[in-house]
Amino acid sequence: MVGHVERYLLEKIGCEGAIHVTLIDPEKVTLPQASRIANKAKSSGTSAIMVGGSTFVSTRHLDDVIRTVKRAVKIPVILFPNNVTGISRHADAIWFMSLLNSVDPYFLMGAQVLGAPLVKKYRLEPIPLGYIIVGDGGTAGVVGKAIPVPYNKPELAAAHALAGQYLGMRFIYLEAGSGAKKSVPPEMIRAVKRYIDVPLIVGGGIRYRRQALAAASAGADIIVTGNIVENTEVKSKVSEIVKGIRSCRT
Ligand code: 1GP
Repeated sequence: MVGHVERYLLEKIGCEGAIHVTLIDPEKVTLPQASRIANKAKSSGTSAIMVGGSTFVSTRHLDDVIRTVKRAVKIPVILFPNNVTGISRHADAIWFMSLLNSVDPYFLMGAQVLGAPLVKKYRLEPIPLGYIIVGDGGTAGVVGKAIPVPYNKPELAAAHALAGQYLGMRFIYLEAGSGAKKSVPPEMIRAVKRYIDVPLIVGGGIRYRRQALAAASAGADIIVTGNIVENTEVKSKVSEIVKGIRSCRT
């Protein structure tokens, strides 16, 4: 049941070692900005575009952003929903995710039950993902009612990740929270990577080449950045992160 977007990601990781994915928050962009970000990110070496993560956005704007991004670039567009309202028929795939350290059953299974029929109706490719909030956790931690895993407890993050894998999730995401002051520490990435066999995604607060290099060297397979594309230097910022990831191979 592995679909074409998932296969694409796995092949890219297989060939390149670690890859970069750009997150666009629909709430923070106009349509021309979304198009420009997607274009520049793609030409700087990003492998896919994730759309989502905002707290409040109209579904119409979400649809428009995705259509715009798809017109601009030919790389996969993957939904990264924070709720059922984050599902759009225009994307290629959706991270079908459960927030593994939420105390609210809604974010563990409730939203998924409400969203699954829509995913089917819209023929979106679901990619099962275990989402784990770590460190300060930011808005995602508050909205998702998570108990964030402290940075000095990497073994706890590893246990969450392994439980997610055993439940059938095919990707694990360590999320420090968008704009986090401190990104996921390499020790935590290493500890999780030692436990799991599925690809590991890391995001939140990654702004510089050295952070991307540290994350990739510690075992991250996908590095997600969002905030850095929300200014005018998209191309140079994404290039810097991609260079960091690629320098891990040399
Ligand atoms: C947030 O992990 C992503 O969900 C990306 O974080 O916006 O800090 O890059 P940044």
